[in-house]
Amino acid sequence: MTDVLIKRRALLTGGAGLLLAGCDRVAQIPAARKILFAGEDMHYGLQRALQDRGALAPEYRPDQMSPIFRANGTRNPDTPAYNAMATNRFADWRVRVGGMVDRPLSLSVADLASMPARSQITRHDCVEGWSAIGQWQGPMLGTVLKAAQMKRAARYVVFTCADLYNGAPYYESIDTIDAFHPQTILALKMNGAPLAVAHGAPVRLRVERQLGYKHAKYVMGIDAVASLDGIGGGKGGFWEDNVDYDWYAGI
Ligand SMILES: Nc1nc2c(c(=O)[nH]1)N[C@H]1C(S)=C(S)[C@@H](COP(=O)(O)O)O[C@H]1N2
Ligand SMILES: [Mo]
Repeated sequence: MTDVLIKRRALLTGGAGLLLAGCDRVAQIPAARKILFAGEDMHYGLQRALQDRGALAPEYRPDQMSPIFRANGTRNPDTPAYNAMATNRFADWRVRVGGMVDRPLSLSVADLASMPARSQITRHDCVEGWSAIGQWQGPMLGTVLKAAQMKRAARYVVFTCADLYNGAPYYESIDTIDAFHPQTILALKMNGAPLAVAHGAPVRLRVERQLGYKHAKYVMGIDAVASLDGIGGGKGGFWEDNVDYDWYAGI
């Protein structure tokens, strides 16, 4: 427990008395459990505030772009459905936007391309220890969520991908702060050309304040949710569920 956390918990519980009862015993009191749990949420909130979640990731000049940008993870979903859509140049691809929205959407690549686009040259950092600078272009995720009239009670946005890992679609999630960050885009283009299959064609997430595994490729579904419970393994993403990667991979 950090000092900050203890102080804030004392603040929340209205004094140190409850804390002196000892963590284990406190956790057994239902009301206290609730407070401690709220404390964890607030700890996260505090961390977010300290890091200034709205700050922009560094952007680079065209001459700084990496000559080679490697692909990682799935390089081709290679399912019959995906291959059929690739053959048809993704004319039949639809991004379903649902969950806690007032206006569910089904967007083609052309629909996404008709929205105001943002272009950014950023550095991708993979947790495995490599980085590359590339240019990404596409509508801001926030624009899409606004068009779908996301409900205020939504806290997370979940991305369902076309590639399967252990038989289940790769998925990822971010909170609404990152979802509305100006550099969080649904990229349709990389380095000026439509996304290659290896890089997530026809649409992939760029969430520039986080590590590479959060940047879901082959996005088919976008769902606004209040909780990550019951989705996949409940930890918010494929790597979070299956390896102990952090859900919040801020950089
Ligand atoms: N759908 C999907 N998205 C994914 C992955 C994946 O395997 N499947 N790998 C992740 C990882 S670990 C990284 S580093 C980046 C790699 O993006 P790139 O292939 O364009 O370099 O995609 C991320 N998004
Ligand atoms: Mo990665």
